[in-house]
Amino acid sequence: MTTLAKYLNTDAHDPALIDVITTVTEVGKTISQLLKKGALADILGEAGNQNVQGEEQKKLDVLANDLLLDALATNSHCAGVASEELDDATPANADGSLLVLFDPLDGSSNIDINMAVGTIFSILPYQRQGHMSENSDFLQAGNKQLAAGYLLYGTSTVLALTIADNVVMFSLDPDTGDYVLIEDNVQIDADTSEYAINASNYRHWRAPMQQYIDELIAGKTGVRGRDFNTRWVAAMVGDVHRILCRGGLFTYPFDTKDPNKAGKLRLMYEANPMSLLIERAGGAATDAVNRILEVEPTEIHQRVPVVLGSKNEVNYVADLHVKHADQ
Ligand code: AFP
Repeated sequence: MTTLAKYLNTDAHDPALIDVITTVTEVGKTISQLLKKGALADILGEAGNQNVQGEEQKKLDVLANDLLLDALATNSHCAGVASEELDDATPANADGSLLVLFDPLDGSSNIDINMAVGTIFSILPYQRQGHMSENSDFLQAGNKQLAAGYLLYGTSTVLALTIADNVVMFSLDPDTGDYVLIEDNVQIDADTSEYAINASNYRHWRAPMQQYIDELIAGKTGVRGRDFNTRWVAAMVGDVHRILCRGGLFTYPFDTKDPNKAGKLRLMYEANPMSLLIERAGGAATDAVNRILEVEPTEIHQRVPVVLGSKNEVNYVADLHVKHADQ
């Protein structure tokens, strides 16, 4: 049996990185417990304030955010922490070598209906050791990430992690409190017949995305010549986990629903960490055309269209967008 501690503690991994990942995953155990108590712990419902994107926060978002923030801010390797729920990054230890970004509870609207939610995290190098970190220090492309992962709180709690080019999965053993390795060197098939999209936004998409979904719905009777199946968890962490387990395509594409949002998902808290996991598992991740991991961020809360998953399908979407770039 390989525990997370055993897997991480090798010479191949930077001790600072090991320590920060351990901090995040230990807090994940507490969040997992809080979620299990659910209504019994009287922690469901609105917290009464809004996050930086103007969305209502659930009480558990606030709790998960505070737990992660407190634990990371006191980790000596952590120079700064940025959360999807907070306007600005929090400076931590000036001598730290790492910056940590997280979405404390992705898919939080699932909490009240007892469905899967997750914590997503991304770890970047800190370039100005000895100085207090600022928002601008976090503005690094996703290909600079040293490690990334998520905790999925579903029927069981699962950790997916990428470090040193490998993607691994651990399951939290409720009896021992250990994360136990369940899959090493996770790989995604290049082809798939399963896709995830919130199709209620159809009329707001660009023509190439409408065409793509039309083709999938036409199935055997259309140009694709085979049937496709839809799944939508409404928590990216759940959809990405399914893709790491059995392949698939996930997209939250560009839409014109809200002119201030070029897509719904956040580059630094959702798209970058998930793209690193997916690419390292042999998949692809784009904004429809360009690699997400090469997007140079201009602000910590920016949004980006996302198309990720099985490589051939992601490339098919990109080809359609290139062919119909004028639409
Ligand atoms: P919340 O955390 O606000 O529930 O949003 C989750 C999310 O950012 C992502 O995890 C989902 O894929 C996507 O939004 C779901 O969006 P729709 O509610 O538009 O389907």
